[in-house]
Amino acid sequence: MTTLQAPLRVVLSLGSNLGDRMANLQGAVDALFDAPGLEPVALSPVYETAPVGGPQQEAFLNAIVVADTVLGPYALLERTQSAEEAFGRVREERWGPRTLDIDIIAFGGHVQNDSALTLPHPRAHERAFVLTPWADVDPDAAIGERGAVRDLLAVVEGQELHRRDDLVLRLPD
Ligand code: A4P
Ligand code: MG
Repeated sequence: MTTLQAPLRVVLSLGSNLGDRMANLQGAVDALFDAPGLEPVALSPVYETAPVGGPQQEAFLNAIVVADTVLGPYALLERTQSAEEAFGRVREERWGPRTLDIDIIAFGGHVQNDSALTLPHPRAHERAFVLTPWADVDPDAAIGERGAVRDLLAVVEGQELHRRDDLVLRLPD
């Protein structure tokens, strides 16, 4: 396992539009924090969101997790991918329906682009389902040179989403 010295702040996006969507998101939170190296900072409200891109498909539930980590970027990617696998994610179609998708939106201030990992996430700045819950838990957040999340929100204003206050994610005990 690759570890770094000082913890870095990371932002993860959770999405589900197949099966018991809320159970999938809660399972993701439980699986992510079930091993050392990743400490929770904040869990956002849950939003019901219209699908962006891909084939015609059901609405998603989306949420943001903010955490501190001493894992390196690829070790964190392994953690997120094993959480996805634990929920039997179907990967047949890009941008198609999925039981669980976990994207790394930001990893400290890291900027990189290789075949396994692009940081910050290359499409985060154009997605209300990422920006809205992120602004809820960190109103001063920014995406590198794309700028402040609260400014980017104005650009995605038309995207359909609504906050589901009846659904609340919990940190594992
Ligand atoms: N990868 C590269 N960078 C990253 C990163 N920052 N975080 C690589 C996570 N993974 C990253 O991803 C494909 C590959 O991307 C991984 O093997 C990893 O090495 P995937 O999760 O297997 O496939 P995917 O999710 O179908 O593709 P992708 O490109 O991640 O799609 P997106 O951009 O995540 O879009 N609409 C709503 N309303 N809500 C959603 O949650 N999600 C998507 C997925 C589309 N529309 C949506 C939603
Ligand atoms: Mg993904």
